[in-house]
Amino acid sequence: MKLIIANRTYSSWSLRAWLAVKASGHPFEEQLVLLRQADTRASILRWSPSGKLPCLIDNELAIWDSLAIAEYLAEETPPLWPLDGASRAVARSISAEMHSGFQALRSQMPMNLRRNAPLKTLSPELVADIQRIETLWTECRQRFGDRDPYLFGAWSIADMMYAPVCLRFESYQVELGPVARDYLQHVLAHPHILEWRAAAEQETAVIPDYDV
Ligand SMILES: N[C@@H](CCC(=O)N[C@@H](CS)C(=O)NCC(=O)O)C(=O)O
Repeated sequence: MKLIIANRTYSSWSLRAWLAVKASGHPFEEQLVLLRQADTRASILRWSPSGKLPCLIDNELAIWDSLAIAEYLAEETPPLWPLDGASRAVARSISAEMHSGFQALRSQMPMNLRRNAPLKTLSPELVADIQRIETLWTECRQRFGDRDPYLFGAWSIADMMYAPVCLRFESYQVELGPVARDYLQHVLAHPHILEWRAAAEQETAVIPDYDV
């Protein structure tokens, strides 16, 4: 398998798919396409028909879009979704909510692993997104969390979908209640997150749009 990703510093969608491939245990090759270069679009289109990354290549098959990649990998073992049906349904709901929503968070608080400063002001829409995420994490931990520290106990696609949000909340120094803060700290300590960040530190490209 080969996973085509964009800049590790900035590409939250690439991180989500990369976490799913790592959790699947499949050996894979990574190929990086830098965003905002003269040949970025052509380079992405060599692999991904949507013109967006990430894209997973499995032999002749291309699977694009982070959630589709996670679902493709979840069809095999080890399980990437919670085993219990009700937990799995809620895990899918919150993953879909992340994938299709939180526009203010995405546009006003882009992932930038080099950042370490709060925003000067938070719009009401951004505050609402942050509050919704905090509620969702707290409820999942309280309803479904077990001995393991993630949203549904064991590390799952739901955590992978929210991992870039944990990184944003850390970078932008967002204040959270104790349950959400504890969850975030466990995600940031996950070995796959540490590995991604270490690779991101080697990158030098700067994209001003992500430097809000
Ligand atoms: N819904 C897609 C979103 C993918 C996306 O927006 N990817 C960005 C990078 S994070 C991209 O490829 N942008 C192309 C460009 O900026 O040229 C997914 O979940 O994978």
